Amino acid sequence: MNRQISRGEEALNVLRGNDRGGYTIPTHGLYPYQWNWDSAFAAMGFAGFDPARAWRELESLLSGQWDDGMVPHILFHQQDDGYFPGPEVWGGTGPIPSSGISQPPIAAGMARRIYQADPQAGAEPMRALFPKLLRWHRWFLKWREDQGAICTTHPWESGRDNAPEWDAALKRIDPVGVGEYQRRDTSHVDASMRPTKFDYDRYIWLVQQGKNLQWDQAALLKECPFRLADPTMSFTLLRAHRDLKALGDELGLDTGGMADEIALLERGVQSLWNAEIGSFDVRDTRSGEWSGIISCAAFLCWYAGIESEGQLQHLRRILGRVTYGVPSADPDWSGFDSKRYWRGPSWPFMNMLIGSGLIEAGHSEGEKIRAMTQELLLKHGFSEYYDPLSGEPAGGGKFTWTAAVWLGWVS
Ligand code: 9YW
Repeated sequence: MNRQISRGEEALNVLRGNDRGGYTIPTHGLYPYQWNWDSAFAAMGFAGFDPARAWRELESLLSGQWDDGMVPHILFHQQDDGYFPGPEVWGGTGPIPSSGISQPPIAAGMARRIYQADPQAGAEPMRALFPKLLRWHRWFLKWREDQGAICTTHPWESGRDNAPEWDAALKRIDPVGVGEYQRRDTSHVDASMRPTKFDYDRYIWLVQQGKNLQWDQAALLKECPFRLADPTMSFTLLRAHRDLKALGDELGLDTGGMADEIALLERGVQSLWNAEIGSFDVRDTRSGEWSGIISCAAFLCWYAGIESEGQLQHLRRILGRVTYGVPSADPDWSGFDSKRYWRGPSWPFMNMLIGSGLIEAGHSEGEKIRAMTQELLLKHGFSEYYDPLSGEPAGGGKFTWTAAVWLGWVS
């Protein structure tokens, strides 16, 4: 019991320590700016003890929205040399220096949680956020849609940097002209747990291509070689659009067209079903190929309100192989690496999205994942991610979204 109380205080301190006044950074040193989906989790974390600050978090995120509706994956509010690539490398064209890609849309779901906790206080901020969130969601539908599924155009856009599903598409890129650059991540954390130089060269090449095309989405749609229909993007947008529509209906706002968009996304996620492996999978829209790998992203289906018996079978198998939540890649995959970022480790925020979806759908595996995550954070505190077999913490420490998961889901 005492351990739990002290973890709660510790979680509050992590959030307070990463608060930069109106926005929250993921962790000091490694990630010194405002990241998009991390910020949505921060809002959830603040909601329990400072709802006004929670709304402020979402408002500051949406204040970086571009004219075309895109909400960037990083907002560079204040220059910090500890992170590469910085604002000058990205050349973002929005109102705040930013990256040129987006990230999975989690904000509407968190807004709904905060609103529901106090509808009276939440009505005004929610009315102001609604049209901005709607424009962002429609930006995905306009520029990232393929057969009703949503694509990622950069490994960083999906939020799962070195996930194995990107390997084949990255291999086809010749990063010619990428030049010399100095990575910063490997000076903060263990290089053996990070994306490789092969990966990073291609990440930077894709950034340079986008910048050269001034982030013109019509040009990128034609030219970007990396365009993968992705379960993370598709399931999170489907969920976010359902949440946003529910909020709009409750507040009497114009939700015209949203029901059709939801129906399109519902059909679209079925285009991600890879019958050969019996799982939702990444579909490369350029080559037509599947990745053939089962990752944690496939288990976001319940979060999006999509039922799948086949996916549940895989989940049961995988949960039987690990101790601490849903690993980012299948432990039975030959390249599984329990310590390398998105190629094996367990991420508490992913556990929460997957687990809460399962709980809503009435599957007991959801509570199991919640209990596993609680045990993990009780034992090892608030790190970026963890070895799913041993529980060993890895990556950055004092991590915002992990602390938020404690406050908003497992405590
Ligand atoms: C990067 C901040 C971000 C997360 C991503 C995660 C990692 C590295 O850290 O990205 O340089 O952007 O993969 O999901 O938002 O926590």
